[in-house]
Amino acid sequence: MKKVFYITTPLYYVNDIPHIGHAYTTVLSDVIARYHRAFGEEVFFLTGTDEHGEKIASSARESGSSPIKHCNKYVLKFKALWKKLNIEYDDFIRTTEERHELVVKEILKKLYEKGDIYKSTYTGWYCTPCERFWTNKDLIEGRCPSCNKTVYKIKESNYFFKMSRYQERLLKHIKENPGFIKPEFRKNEITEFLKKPLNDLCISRPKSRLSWGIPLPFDEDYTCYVWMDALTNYISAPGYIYNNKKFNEIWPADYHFIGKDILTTHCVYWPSWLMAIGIELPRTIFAHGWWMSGEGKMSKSKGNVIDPIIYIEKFGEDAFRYFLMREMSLGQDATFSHNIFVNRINSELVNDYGNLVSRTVKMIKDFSGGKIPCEHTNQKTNQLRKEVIKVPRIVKELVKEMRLNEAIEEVMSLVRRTNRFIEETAPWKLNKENKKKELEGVLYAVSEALRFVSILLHPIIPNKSTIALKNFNIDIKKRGSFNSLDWGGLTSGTEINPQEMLFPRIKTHLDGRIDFGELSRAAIRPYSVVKVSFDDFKKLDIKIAEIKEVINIKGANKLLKLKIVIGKEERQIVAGIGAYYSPRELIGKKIVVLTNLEPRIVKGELSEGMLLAATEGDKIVLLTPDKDISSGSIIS
Ligand code: ME8
Repeated sequence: MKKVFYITTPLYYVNDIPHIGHAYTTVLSDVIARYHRAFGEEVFFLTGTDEHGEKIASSARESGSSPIKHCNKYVLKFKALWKKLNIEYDDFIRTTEERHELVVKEILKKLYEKGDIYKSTYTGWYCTPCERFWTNKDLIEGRCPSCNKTVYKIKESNYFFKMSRYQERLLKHIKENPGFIKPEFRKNEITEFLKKPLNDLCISRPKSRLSWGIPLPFDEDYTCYVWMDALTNYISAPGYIYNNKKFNEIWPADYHFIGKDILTTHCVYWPSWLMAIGIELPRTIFAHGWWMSGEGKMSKSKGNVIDPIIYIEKFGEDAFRYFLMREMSLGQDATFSHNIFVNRINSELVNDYGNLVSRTVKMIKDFSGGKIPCEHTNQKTNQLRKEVIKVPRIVKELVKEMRLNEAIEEVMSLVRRTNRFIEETAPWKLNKENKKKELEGVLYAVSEALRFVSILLHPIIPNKSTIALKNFNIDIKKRGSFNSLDWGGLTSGTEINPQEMLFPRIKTHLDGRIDFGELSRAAIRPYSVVKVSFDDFKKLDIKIAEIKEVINIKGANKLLKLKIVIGKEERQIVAGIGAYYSPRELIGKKIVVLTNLEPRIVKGELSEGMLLAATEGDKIVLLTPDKDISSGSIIS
């Protein structure tokens, strides 16, 4: 069985709205996921949110909200941004979800029983924003060496993970697997770090100080350290423990994409934790650089963060995605400035790609009656063909080596080459001189080059490349794979379907300033107002089901386990209707169930679907069919 290609983003803290740094890692992961899907691989792309710990608890306190209400609000802002950025993730995990907590607790229990977790007293300096302890010698001028904030001296009993036990094995693994930490200089940084003695890791917080976390299963007075909780998402989401079949198809991760700020937690804590559990290590942890703005790293505390929404609303998500991917050499820092952004977009997407699309469509309209012309070859078209057909292989190799901006450069240089080809062959002249065959050959070659380029750019600019291909009536969903990149894919004689202009020129003032107009900085809209397309709605599989059996769930009086029948199929769902319906009332009832919801574990019970009910304040009322109808009937 072929392994699923598995990539992850960090789980972002929901203490504030997302900024460009978060957008970058997520777009990068989406682009790599889309490329691998186009290579014909099955992909599992995971993102999500980190919702426990002091950082979140104090943000919630500041906003006068409970931690979970705070998380529920902020998670929507991340999801709304991912929707706006056209991110196609396969799963979104929140660390407050039951499926995740269950796995964290199981692992803690296992490691405690194995003797890898022990209790001891500890004195150290604690940094709240970084959620970690430092020793005296770590501090720089008495402050946190990572974020330069004030640290507090804390003495307390805590639980520790015997991380030192895995130090040698980890060093050996890094040495024997050169691709484990990338880029190379980050690997060297971690290797140096691991040459010094490694302390055991404090993995608990007393509940009296921090109750917002997962309780330790062997001592309820403590909660789990937020980093061990959050890192575990990479195995809890694909199903470790509760869905081992799925987990074995997906794990190990092919790439954990992270920023360089969280290198140690991912390259030291996480692999040691996995070794202790006895699970294979991820294949590659890839740390990219920082987006800088003005003086230094973009960060909330410096007040120099760029709000991605402004750019997306003003210039479209594709221009923004393109800029992020094009501007940063993976591993290095990059600077975000309005001027660099505008110049890039105007020169590469407006002048080069956008122009190639519009002039090709116009020439086919004007010189070929709006139909794809016949292919006639000559030396010039053969030369272009040769240059075009080698690009997919080069792009594939560069993407696999994570040299993404070089892959883009390769495609853009083909765009420029095709524009030059048009200048050199001058179809307008051939038309005037009535050289019909030659004209057709040139237009066919240009159209094919444009088809290649648009498919190759699709993972970066999914929306605009889809529109570009619609000009040729090509459905990217059916013909977007790299396998379809054989010369001659366009059928002569088919009518073209001219679309709107792809990228309007960004107008600047004489001094280069852009007018950002009315766009507000706080423009991230709540998820609830995001419109659902009809195609999205059609994905829901809602059916009539009949309740056969009802079982109370121990320790959760509002929850009922329902055995239901949908047509011929039997299933189990867990529903929070115990306070409103008695088992006797429910048995035999026909209800409405969303059947293709991702299965979840609720209070340790598998729930495969969700019944639909109306709520009003405290009241819950089940939806039932108006007249009798068989179970399994489809609701549309
Ligand atoms: O660290 N440039 O979450 P976080 C580039 N919850 N990328 C940036 C960036 C910048 N200026 N700022 C942030 C956490 N990022 C933990 C992770 S994982 C199990 C737990 C990106 O919300 C980059 O990917 O602080 C960085 O690693 C991540 O956001 C940190 O996000």
